[in-house]
Amino acid sequence: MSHQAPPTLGNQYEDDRMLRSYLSRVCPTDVLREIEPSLIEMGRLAGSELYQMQLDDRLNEPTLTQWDAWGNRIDRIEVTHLWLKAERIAAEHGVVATAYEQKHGSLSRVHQCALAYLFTPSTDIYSCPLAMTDGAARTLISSGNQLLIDRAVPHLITREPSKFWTAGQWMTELTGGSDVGLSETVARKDQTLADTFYLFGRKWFTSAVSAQIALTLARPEGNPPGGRGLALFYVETRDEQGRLQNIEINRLKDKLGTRKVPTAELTLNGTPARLVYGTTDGVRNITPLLNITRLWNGISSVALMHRGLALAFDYAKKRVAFGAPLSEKPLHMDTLLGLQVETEAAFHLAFFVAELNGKSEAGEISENDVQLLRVLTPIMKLTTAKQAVMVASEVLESFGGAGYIEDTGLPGLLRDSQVLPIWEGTTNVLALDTFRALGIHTTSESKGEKRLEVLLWQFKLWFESIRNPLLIHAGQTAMSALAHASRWLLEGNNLEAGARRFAITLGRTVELALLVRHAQWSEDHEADGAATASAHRFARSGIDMVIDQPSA
Ligand code: MFK
Repeated sequence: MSHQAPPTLGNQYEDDRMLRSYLSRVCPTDVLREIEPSLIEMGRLAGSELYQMQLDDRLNEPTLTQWDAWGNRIDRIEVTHLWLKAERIAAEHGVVATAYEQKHGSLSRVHQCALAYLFTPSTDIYSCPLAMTDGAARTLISSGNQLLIDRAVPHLITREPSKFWTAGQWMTELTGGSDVGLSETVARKDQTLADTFYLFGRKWFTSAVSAQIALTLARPEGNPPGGRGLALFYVETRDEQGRLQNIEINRLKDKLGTRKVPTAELTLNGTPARLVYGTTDGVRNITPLLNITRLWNGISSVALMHRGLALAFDYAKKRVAFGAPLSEKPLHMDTLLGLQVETEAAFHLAFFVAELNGKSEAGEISENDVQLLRVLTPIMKLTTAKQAVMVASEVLESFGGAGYIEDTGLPGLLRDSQVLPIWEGTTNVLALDTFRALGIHTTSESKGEKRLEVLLWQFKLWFESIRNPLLIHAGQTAMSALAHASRWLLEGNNLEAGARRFAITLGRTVELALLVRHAQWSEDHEADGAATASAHRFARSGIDMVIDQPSA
């Protein structure tokens, strides 16, 4: 009887042509030499012991124990073995810290995202608490609240596991997850201590509830309704004896995927909290956190896509059907290459947004790049998340029946990918945020305004050095999709209904432009035509989704 050999993984950094080629372009040689050992080590861990542990840990899930044997409410969460190991590795390898240590200026963020990209697919979405930890550190630093910065930030960005804290982001309430301004949690001021409040309310979807701190929103008594009436608060979840601070964990959520993430429903019963920054404008003040977790979402999307393909390409060499390995079947390989092209496109967009964040954090960002960062963050998040779900679904299919069987570990890829378009702003909410970032109002007043000049200018710059005719042609496809999106805006018909098609068009257009730029570089510096083939194919894979509406 013959058995099918399972897919296996090698060093996830060394085997990743896309990541290595990209880093060779953006990093000066001395920087690449300095950061590579950390990436090789993370690539080794991700392809060997962490991956094996993930397969072995498949059936374990976090547990909530609400009561002890003697009737005391304890609300103890126990996370899985892999999560405990992932926390230690994340701290030691600086999966958050690298961005803050600033050893390589603006490229520190790129280095950190590369570590996160390698770490994520083998650690059962431990990227979720890390994303919020990173976002909380960035938000506290931007707030200028020195007391909270001194108290929490050193713990959030340490490499010492025993001192490492993670952060939660408690936003969603029973009133919903997108319209955060509806939040009902009330903040009652302490009569004697400045900036100290007690929170009362229910948080309905609090990811990674095992965190030491959380940033959350609540309405100080007497404040008006809406997002402006909310304030941003800092909470320490436990007191010095390790007891939850007037927080009850009602239950863990029974989710489709991300099953290892202990997402909970909480009741805040007078939880002590400190104001982070002002007593109003909580929604605006929490957006630095959202923009960092949206970056992590994009990096996680490309990480999961890449993992699925690493397994699928390896399997194609091992699986023999109809007389030959699948890797020798043109149709099978064409299918996988199509997914590879989507992954490369998404990769370049996510890492470009990482570069912009890095420039901002290092204080080296131009005015143009500030605008690009604001506009491309929602576009990148929504575009890459949709690509991740599509790629994960196709990866499962590429394994035939095995892709549908739980103990291969493959179905989890699809389930975990499905959260990516949902949390951190759904596709539609982010399409509308794209409008907000571009200053577009869905009323007719915005007709005639030119909002896409920031992208047009950037494309022209990228395309200046393109010489390969295939790439010139692909660049023209990007330009023409951008021009169409711009015309559609000028016409201004039914803008809100078309917001998703518009945002996805911009996402795919920018992905194509980035692929074109990278491909020319790769030809010139690596004598490699693979990226050109990807750009050529991506240009023919549906870039322009805008549909013109007849005038009303
Ligand atoms: C694997 C990695 C993933 C990480 C996992 C993390 C797990 C955590 C799971 C979750 O917590 S999921 C829940 C996440 N929730 C969201 O992402 C909320 C989605 N909804 C939105 O993003 C809405 O667009 C928003 C709540 C912001 C709309 O609220 P409002 O009250 O209608 O906002 P408004 O009045 O338009 O904006 C308030 C201010 O914020 C404005 O500035 P001004 O006050 O100066 O006018 C906006 O320009 C500004 N703003 C809004 N979004 C912004 C922003 N500024 C910068 N960046 C943004 N993204």
